[in-house]
Amino acid sequence: MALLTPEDLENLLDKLNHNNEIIKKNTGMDIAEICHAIYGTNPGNERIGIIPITSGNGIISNFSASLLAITDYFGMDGFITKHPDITGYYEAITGKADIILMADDHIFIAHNLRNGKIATNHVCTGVIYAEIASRYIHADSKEILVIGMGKVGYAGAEHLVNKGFTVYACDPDKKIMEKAKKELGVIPYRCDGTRKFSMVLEATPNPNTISEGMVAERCLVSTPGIPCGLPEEIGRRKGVDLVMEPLVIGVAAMLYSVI
Ligand code: NAD
Ligand code: 2YH
Repeated sequence: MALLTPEDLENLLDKLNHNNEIIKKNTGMDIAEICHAIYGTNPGNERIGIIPITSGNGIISNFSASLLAITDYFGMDGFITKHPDITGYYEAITGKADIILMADDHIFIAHNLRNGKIATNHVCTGVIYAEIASRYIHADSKEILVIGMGKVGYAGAEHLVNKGFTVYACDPDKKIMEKAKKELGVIPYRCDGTRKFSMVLEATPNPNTISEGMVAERCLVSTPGIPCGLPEEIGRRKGVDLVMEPLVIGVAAMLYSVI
């Protein structure tokens, strides 16, 4: 699994503001409004305990500080525990955290200790990037393309199917595609350029996954994938609007989903 790097987390709030502008221009809503539309919640006075975790590849510098900045941005009362791991957990509980945020190399969770709700970053990221793509105000149909049906893309595709969209999907992993056809009813997409989409959710860890034949002129590409799958020249030539941000949008969805 790809780990975030400290470089990914540089200038996070600039990236957030830039993406928020693109999201507003293309959906008429900002990130907080989209989170509210999905989960029906609004931040109150929740206290968020952020626990650094040392297992596996260890602490990512800036990760906890970035989470704190995110809680701050969405009007929540966050704090980072002084100690990591179990000692940090104890500190968060005795420090009266309502919600715990913590990640190891495999999973990143938000757990609301008051109402028992728990969320994972991969599901919430898939759902919110799918929701953003699906709200494209210039969309020419209810057809949407999902590129990459792993943990993030699958959750996004499921959300879109539940919203009544016709979901085309591609992934080189045949087993995943079989499951997605059977369980979600997605339509396998062959990248032959015969069908172009005005809404695209890209969720792969690879660059250049989007080819010219997949995208309509002036489409919206919504991608949490790191690195970005949209080649710059295709984006320019086709006038693509691109939503792509390494952490904040997914974390916002996690927090709203457990409030
Ligand atoms: P995953 O490994 O579970 O799934 C990735 C899928 O992409 C795999 O099924 C793979 O077969 C498929 N794939 C690879 N190349 C492809 C191609 N050319 N065309 C179609 N499919 C292709 O990974 P994941 O957990 O779903 O994460 C996906 C990406 O999202 C990663 O880059 C991850 O780092 C990133 N991510 C970003 C955020 C964020 O907030 N921006 C949050 C979570 C994950
Ligand atoms: O980046 C990650 C993993 N890819 C899991 C995220 C799931 N999308 N984890 C962050 C690890 C943070 C580290 N343990 C810390 O600083 O606490």
